[in-house]
Amino acid sequence: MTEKDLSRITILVPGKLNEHAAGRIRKTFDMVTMDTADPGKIPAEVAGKVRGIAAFGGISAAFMEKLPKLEIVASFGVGYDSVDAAHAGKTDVMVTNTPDVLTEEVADTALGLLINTVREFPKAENYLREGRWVKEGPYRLTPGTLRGRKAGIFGMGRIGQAIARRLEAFGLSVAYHNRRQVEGLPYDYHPTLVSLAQAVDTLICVVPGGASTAKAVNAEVLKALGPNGVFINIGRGSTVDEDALAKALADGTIFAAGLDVFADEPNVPKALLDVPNASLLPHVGSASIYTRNAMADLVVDNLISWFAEGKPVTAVPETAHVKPK
Ligand code: A2R
Repeated sequence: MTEKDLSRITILVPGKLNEHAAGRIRKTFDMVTMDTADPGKIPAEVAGKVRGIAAFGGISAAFMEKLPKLEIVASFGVGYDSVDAAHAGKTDVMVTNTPDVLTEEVADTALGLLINTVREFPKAENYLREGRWVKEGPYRLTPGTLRGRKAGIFGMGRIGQAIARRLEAFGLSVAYHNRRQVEGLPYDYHPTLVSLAQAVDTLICVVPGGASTAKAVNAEVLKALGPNGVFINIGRGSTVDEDALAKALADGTIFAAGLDVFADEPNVPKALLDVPNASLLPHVGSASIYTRNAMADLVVDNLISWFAEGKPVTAVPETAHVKPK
């Protein structure tokens, strides 16, 4: 298929999309936009011609159903829990995501958030900026430290392994929990999350969202982590029982938490904002221009490869069997 042929293919971009991705789609395809992926708001003249979607946010089964010629949903991000990939797989629609290109950036963020959480660097910087160093003297010695900590990774996949490599370099021991043990890794495997939490004092969550991990980090897991426990979440907010977490932070069941993700973004529960031992970030795990551009390129490369060569670059497992129509 030539460039000219691609320019006749309509790609729908619902909601906000990275400007580099949108720019390349606009240049290559016939791009149409709408404010949100609301199945009730697709203009009739658009619905019949859309063959691809590029999206940063969720795509429901109902939305896909309104687009009879839909062949591919190119999702921006490695986590695609907000796209109904199971439905897509059943109806022969390809879904792609953006793995690998963000792995090292998210792992960097995990370590930064962990250090911020135990050593209170954001609070120490505020102390300096408020002029308190001059007036009151040195910032307090932090009760928390990375020294002597035992780390447990919930989700030893691509990002989990990149975090593990960093933790090793920092001198921490590493263990993990997945549904299956990963061949060839030198880290202790725990068949349950509670057993992992019992064995470590620093739990880093980097599993995908979705039904199989919903509220997996609950009161029992936090109790097992214990009073010196630090919980870091860089995966999905839905994986945590946020009420139980806020309670565990407030009553000393665990020592501290660092969170980059929340169940109802951008809304952060007041109970988490109120506790002093939570270090909070606005979902910035992969959010550098460098990495977001690489993710954007992979979104567009998936669309081009699908329509020009009949195969995607990075299909999600639920749709790996889907062939072009
Ligand atoms: O369970 P396994 O053996 O499929 O291992 C995967 C693990 N995982 C789980 N572990 C325990 N219980 C579950 N219900 C469960 N579901 C998945 O999470 C695998 O080792 C890991 C995910 O690794 P990757 O597929 O390589 O994903 P990647 O690139 O590391 O990204 C992870 C997540 C994304 O889905 C976003 O939510 C976030 O990080 O950015």
